[in-house]
Amino acid sequence: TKPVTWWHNSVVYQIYPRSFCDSNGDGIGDIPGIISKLDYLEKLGVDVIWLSPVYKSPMDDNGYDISDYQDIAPEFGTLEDMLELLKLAKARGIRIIMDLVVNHSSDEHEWFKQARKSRDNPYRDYFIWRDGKGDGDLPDDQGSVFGGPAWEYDEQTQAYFYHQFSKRQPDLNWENPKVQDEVHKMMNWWLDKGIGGFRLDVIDLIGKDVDKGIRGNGPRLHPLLKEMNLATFGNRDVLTVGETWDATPETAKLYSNPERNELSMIFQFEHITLSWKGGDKWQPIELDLKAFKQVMTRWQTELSDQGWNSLFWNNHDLPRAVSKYGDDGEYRVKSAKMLATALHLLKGTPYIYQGEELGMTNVAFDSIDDYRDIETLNLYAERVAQGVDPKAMLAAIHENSRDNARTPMHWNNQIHAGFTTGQPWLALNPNYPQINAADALGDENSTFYHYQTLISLRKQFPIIVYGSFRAVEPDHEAVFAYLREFEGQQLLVVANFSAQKQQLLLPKELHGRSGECLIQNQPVESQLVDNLSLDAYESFALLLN
Ligand code: TEU
Ligand code: CA
Repeated sequence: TKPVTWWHNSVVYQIYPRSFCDSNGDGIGDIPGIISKLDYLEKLGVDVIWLSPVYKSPMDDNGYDISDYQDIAPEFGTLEDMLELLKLAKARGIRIIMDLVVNHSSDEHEWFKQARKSRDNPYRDYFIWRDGKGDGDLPDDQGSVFGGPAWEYDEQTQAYFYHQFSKRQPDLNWENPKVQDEVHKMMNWWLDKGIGGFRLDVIDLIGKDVDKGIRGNGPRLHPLLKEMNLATFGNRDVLTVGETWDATPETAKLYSNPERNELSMIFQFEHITLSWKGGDKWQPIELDLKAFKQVMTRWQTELSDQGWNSLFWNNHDLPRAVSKYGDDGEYRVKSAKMLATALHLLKGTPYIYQGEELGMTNVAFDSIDDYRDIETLNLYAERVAQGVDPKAMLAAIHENSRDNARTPMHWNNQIHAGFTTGQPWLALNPNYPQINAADALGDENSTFYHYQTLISLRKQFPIIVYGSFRAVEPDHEAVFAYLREFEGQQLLVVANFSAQKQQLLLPKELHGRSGECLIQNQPVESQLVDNLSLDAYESFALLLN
């Protein structure tokens, strides 16, 4: 079996390069900008950076549409900049995992340019082509995640090509061994450059079977992942995390059980889609905290020792944690700290999305014209054309648009929050004078230092990394509490997810126990009573002695 892995007690920080730091005043974040912030990340204490795509791209989906997997988009810098970033991060003990987007390429990739030239072009079967069903009918009625059909007609060869995302992101044909070889070669090229691993974009979708209407997670998925592991990262000490929207704890074992030689871990999304009515993110509903706690508990207990959890509240596709799960108004700092404590003391590898450590919030632009995300713009147009009230759709966008996470990072209270000296590609959240890194670094009670402490605790206490998980009062409507146990030690974590005072009945075995408070967002009795009373968004972790 594999040696004890470094990523069991690591914390990953996700950078969305377009919005992180602009070094040359063109309003777009870039790699030199990231290099200029490595000291900040080192101070926070993160071990890994997950870098969203920086490869050559027409930027139809902000880089998740790649036209050259082995070159850097000029907006972000050069390959030399990328190698420099790897070197300087490594000098600080920070690894970089790259975003691997191989379910599809850009329509400007050389492979697709060739493939669309003729039906007998050698690259034709790198992609998925079908004839219509006659008189202009599409091959089938599958839809794209970004609105409209999943089939786009190509005049040149009078055929349709398949795309689960934008029509400029043609799905690659993973049944073609040449595609597998090309991707494996490219992955090894990056691994040889010293990257720390990969985040694998919508990797469950490479197991598609289009003619059976199977979008992903089909019978070919795990064989393809085993072959990829064997041909590339399997014999390297790297971190691989798969993005798998349909994962369940059962399927998560298939991906992350070390005996299976597939991936280190996956991102599951059950706790995210709970507040999407009928699975539709544009019909947001009130979060049912009890259901949310049950999902978190199930993932902790069912994946406990035959796999490994990732732990996250948000990323570049999701609304900001404090707005979604906490309170971005009166209790912003307190609830942000509560969310961080509740997540980081679970079993698994925590992921911090850029700005989450500052308690950055969602944005609510007045007009759809202020938005840039292709998914947001396409779905607004589609739903409004279908008769949805534009105001209702804009409210859903305020709640769940990906641009909530993509407004530029707040570095200080100067113009454009110090993100750029030019015009930002996407407007900033107007609250940057109140929420920014410079102020946070000058305030010992800021969320930044709360995250810094949580990250350091993970290094000091094996109970956080390897302890078992047991829910406390699972039926409580507003408090998420759990007990970690390891070699006779017990760590009690309590988080009030509400703005109301709450009572928490503790199990008898804990009555009267005392312990060392590892982290709290307000002074808390270190002597436990049978019925704890908790203030709004109160949270703490007590190492019981
Ligand atoms: O996301 C997968 C994806 O489908 C998300 O966009 C999510 O399902 C959607 O926002 C829910 O409506 C990955 C990347 O993270 C995302 O940024 C890309 O746009 C997408 O794949 C295509 O590469
Ligand atoms: Ca720039």
